[in-house]
Amino acid sequence: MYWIALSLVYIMTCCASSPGEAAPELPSDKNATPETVALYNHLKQLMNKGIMFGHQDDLLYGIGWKYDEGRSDVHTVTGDYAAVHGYEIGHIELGHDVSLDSIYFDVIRARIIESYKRNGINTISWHGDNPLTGGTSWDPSDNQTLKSVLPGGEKHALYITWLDRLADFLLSLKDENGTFVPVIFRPYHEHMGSWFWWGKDICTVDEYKAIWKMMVEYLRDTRNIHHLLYAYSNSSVATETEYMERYPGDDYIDLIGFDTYQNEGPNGKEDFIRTVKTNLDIITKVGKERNKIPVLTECGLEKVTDPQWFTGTLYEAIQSYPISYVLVWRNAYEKPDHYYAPYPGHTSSEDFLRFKQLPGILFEKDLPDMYK
Ligand code: BMA
Repeated sequence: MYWIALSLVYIMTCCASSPGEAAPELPSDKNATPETVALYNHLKQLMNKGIMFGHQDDLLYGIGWKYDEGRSDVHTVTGDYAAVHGYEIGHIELGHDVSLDSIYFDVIRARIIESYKRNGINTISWHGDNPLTGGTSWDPSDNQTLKSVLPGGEKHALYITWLDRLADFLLSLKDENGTFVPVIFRPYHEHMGSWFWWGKDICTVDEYKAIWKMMVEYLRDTRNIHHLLYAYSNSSVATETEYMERYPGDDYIDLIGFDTYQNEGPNGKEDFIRTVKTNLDIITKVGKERNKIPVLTECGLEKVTDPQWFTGTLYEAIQSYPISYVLVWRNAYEKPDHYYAPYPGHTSSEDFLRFKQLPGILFEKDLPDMYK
């Protein structure tokens, strides 16, 4: 009933961008391109219709394959693509040809453009290296790291060269008419944990807010990039105060989300559902108050060891919440036990097909024209 009622609301209110209707709402970037504004408005309106399904690195590789054009484990299992496609661009900052997951940036670019042309939604995460120690994203060993990239810091100039390489990549995301492909950009994520160099114990509240502002202002105002929506994507927390502790401000953020995974173990399912609900309560409340789009930016159960996980756990956790999308993590081609979506023959495939048919779950074919 919940989703049927919401679908009626959607039919009655969509689409604000049609001629003769109220002007569309603008995201945090008041100079966002028309396609980005359209995406932003559709994301908001679609929350009345359902929750989009997303998958990380879906079009790049899967179980037993890499780079095959048009291929996707989600598509092979269901006959439709995920609505949301996540991409990871760690090492773009180093000027490398391949990402930290050994994927050519040229292929990442091509797939982002391809899914845009097919009406899919793209989101990019960035596990950039540690600029002070030279270690990876996962090197939280030096609590001066974040401070060192801020203006006046010893790595500030270096970090600007990193932001320039990031900007160059983002500016290369355009179709054959030169139209920029809108992207939901999700850097500095899971920051209330302390496993990344931008994590809670490695920097102060003000430093974390400052890197966000510096990054947004550099991309938007200095590099003139206007095809991004920005996602604040926390780790899971217990309270709204914790969730908002490091929020950089409404002028820098369009989507608010969190990442959480189900652990193995006897209470894994119950703990996951409880954590998801606690954090969805927080982000749907904050989203409403601040006019931001709530999303479950990363989640999953590694190897999908529960054959009913999609209908029995994920749907159970999210179905009563008005959120834009839920994204499960990648089906690694190079780590046999590291996958979060089914592939043909996997024990969760049938359940995943049932999940796709559930009321309020949206895949790519369910979407309106997202960029108009
Ligand atoms: C992590 C794992 C890593 C990967 C990283 C960035 O959660 O999947 O293997 O390198 O994401 O994609």
